[in-house]
Amino acid sequence: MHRREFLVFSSVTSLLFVTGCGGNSSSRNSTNPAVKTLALPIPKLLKPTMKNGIQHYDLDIKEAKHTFFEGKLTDTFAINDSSYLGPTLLLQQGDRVSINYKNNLKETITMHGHGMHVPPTMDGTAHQAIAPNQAWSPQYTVNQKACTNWYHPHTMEKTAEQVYQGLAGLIIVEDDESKALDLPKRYGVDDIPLVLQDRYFANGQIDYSPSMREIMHGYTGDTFIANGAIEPTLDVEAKQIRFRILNGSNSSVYELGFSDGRKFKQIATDNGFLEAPVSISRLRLSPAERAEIVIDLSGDLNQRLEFKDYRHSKTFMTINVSKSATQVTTLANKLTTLDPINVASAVRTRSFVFSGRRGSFQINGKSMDMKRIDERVPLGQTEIWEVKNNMGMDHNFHIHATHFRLIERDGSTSNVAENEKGYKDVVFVPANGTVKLLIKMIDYTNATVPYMYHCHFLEHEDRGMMGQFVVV
Ligand SMILES: [Cu+2]
Repeated sequence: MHRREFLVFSSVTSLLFVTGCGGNSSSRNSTNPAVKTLALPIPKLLKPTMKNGIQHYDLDIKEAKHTFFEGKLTDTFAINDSSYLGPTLLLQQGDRVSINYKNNLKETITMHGHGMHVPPTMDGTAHQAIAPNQAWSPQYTVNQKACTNWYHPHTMEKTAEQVYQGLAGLIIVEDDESKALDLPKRYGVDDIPLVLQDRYFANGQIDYSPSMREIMHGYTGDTFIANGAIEPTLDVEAKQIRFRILNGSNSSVYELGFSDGRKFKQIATDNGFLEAPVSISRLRLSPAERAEIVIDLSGDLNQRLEFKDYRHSKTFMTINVSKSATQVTTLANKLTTLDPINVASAVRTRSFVFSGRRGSFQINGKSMDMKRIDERVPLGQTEIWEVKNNMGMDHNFHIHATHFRLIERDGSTSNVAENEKGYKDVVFVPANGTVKLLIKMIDYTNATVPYMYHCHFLEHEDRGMMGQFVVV
């Protein structure tokens, strides 16, 4: 039934384009083969090889062919033996790791560990480019608490297209605290990784062809995919189910929820657990943000519900509660203790103002320049970073190196939602909105190799909405 709805929606979109009413100025052709009906794919957990006390994770980045549609192979970029996205890395706090990226593509890439607290030389920005047939192996000790992170290209002016082609994967960090909590922890059974994206396809091929308007507003898609499948089905046990959700789309903001409108608990933000679960019925996620949620399906045996994006009225997947519980988990009222927010300890405020016109974007009036260091941030000093979006369109703001706390929206602490009070590394900054962040650099000084801050709407990042800072 959902397939038919999807096809009808696609043809309506085409019709709107043909008649010129859709506001879509590209020459996109939305005619595609029938959708392949699939179970939600679960990315494999990548097994490391141990050498001299270091866990080596080998990631081969290559061209691939993936099945989104019946009888059609779609050209993609992928990692190892997957044909879209890559395997999940499961790391423990304190692990010594080497992530070995081999670039088998015909173009230069970089691979950034988004959310990982690592030295700038290991960060995988445009300063650590990997040419075709070359490898790059960042090594570090996992230096942070449990969270759900991800890896993706950060290539100068090419990030958007490379991610759209399929390059991304999850990095799960666990620690003693996360392991001690009575949470769903069976990967792919009741602890479900979920990479949400939207894509345009033309004749069954991924169509990355943004118009000027789509560069300005960000490139989206009319087809919603979860872990690389179009509207898949997930069979689960009738129990608490944990989802580790990544908005892996280029520029779409989602308002996620379940078709029966039920409440669920958010337990973690980008960089770790919330102090206590927060009960919500809608979860807003902008590009690159992560959230872990727990939904209680213990009374729903033989029921089906849809996991949806209410912002675009689209279904990501159908959940089929088809199995009896083989384990019971009980969500605690207290998950962790966060550092207290002490705004008075801030020694300075930095200001970041967004602007843009005609397909180029700036922060503080400047487009990204790899040769320019925009900010020098002293180690160990608490700062306020104020981000102002004076534009009539949405953006967000991502800072590398460490996490931050959101302390104000639009001039008031009371505008900060309960589920945004954890450690974050991406914050949504809607049209004409302002946010204040509390941040402190705690490791890894390097006077010459910078980290980045940027809008994570990838079309904006690629066209200049990014700056560089060093920790000194
Ligand atoms: Cu933006």
